[in-house]
Amino acid sequence: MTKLVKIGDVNDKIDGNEVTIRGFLQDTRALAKVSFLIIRDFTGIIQAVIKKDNTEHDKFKEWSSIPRESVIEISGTVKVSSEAKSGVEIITKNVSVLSKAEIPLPIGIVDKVDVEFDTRLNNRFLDVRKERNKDIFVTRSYVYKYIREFLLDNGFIEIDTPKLVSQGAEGGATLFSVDYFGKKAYLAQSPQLYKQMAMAAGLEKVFELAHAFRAEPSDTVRHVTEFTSLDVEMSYINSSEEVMNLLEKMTLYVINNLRNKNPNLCEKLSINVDLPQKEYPKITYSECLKILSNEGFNFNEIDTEAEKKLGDIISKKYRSDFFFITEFPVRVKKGTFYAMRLENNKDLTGYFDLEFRGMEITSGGQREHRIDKLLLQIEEAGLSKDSFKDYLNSFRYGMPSHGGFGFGVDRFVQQLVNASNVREVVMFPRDRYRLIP
Ligand code: AMO
Repeated sequence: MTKLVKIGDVNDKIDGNEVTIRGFLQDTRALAKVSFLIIRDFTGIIQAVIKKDNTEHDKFKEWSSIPRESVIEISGTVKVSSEAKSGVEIITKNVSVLSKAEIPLPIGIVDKVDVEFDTRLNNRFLDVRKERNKDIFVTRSYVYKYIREFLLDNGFIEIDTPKLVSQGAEGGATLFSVDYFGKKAYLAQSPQLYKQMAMAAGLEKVFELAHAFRAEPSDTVRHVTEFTSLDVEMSYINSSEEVMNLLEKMTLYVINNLRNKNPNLCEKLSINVDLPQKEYPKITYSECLKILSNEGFNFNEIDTEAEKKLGDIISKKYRSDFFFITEFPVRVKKGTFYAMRLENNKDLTGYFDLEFRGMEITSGGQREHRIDKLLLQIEEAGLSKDSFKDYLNSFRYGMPSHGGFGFGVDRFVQQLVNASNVREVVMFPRDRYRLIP
């Protein structure tokens, strides 16, 4: 066999070389005397030419009629060609079908026909063969890389916490229960309690990139029941401001690295984020309601619709796709018993959300690390301190001040690539109606 190469590595520098490539047969254009096979692998697309005069009659027919999307191997000679899209083509000597695709395909890969989203998700392995979808998952992977790079370079360590847990952390309504050897257990909604316990363990700066589970009954374009949460927690902070600053730096790092190191990907996916000249705007919850009211929108609370409107207003005013909503009232962050309240106003927490184009992508803030106050807050939230025994114990033997955030990776990528539905950026999404594939 000649040298096996990736399609992305076939270029004019190896003009005249004998090569072998493997990939999916994207399309075939069969003419009387010549056939063009378009082959695609992860790194690129190339055209292979089969000339009738140079090929046995049966083989010419056979190779020209291989079903689309079959996995094939082609050997031949690289030839510079001004007619080929990539500037080079392969003059075919041999074609082998490694895995034949059945006909018809449940969905097309390059056809411009609109397919229902459900049909696409039912055939996701084919759907992800489409260039845009592949690019989205490549982008996701870079987002992980840059997040990890930023946090590790800033002294954070990556930890793992259990996903099978005995109690919830974000309110009972969205807990999935699991039969755990005859006892009731739950799928973790958030590593909240564990990342705080990591502060009691003296780890000081931690993060976790893992799945979180929420039995979200609502069928929205921004909720899935299994999502990827980046959780960060850090010790010895004096305010929620410090957490916001870290989050701002992290998102800037990710976006700037994508821009500088992956310009092709950004261009293909139209990743174009407006970043402010200075820092991300920080607007208190009550100011947000006032801003909305001044524009003629009367909301009592900031819901999804209010967020979208705010996103538009802020982006016009500050030329920024990001902004923080700060000082969440206790009544709004009801389930968040662990949030520290403001010294000068006990009805407010230092909690914030980070909004990206009018969608909440992060919540966080400084935690209450003083056990007496924490116990009161648990009681006020109507929760039983007995079910938080181990968590509470970790506050009894020296607990540094601390805070952190939970960053929804799926929503971040959704907004980055302007996907209308978060499921677009989750390879095998889970929601109320979908447990397959
Ligand atoms: P919260 O519940 O706000 O906070 O979640 C944090 C972020 O996670 C993402 N998210 C989701 N994404 C997709 N589908 C869902 N069903 C879903 N639910 C949440 C959002 C959200 O902003 N423990 C706190 C964080 C902390 O204070 O550190 C928490 O979980 O982007």
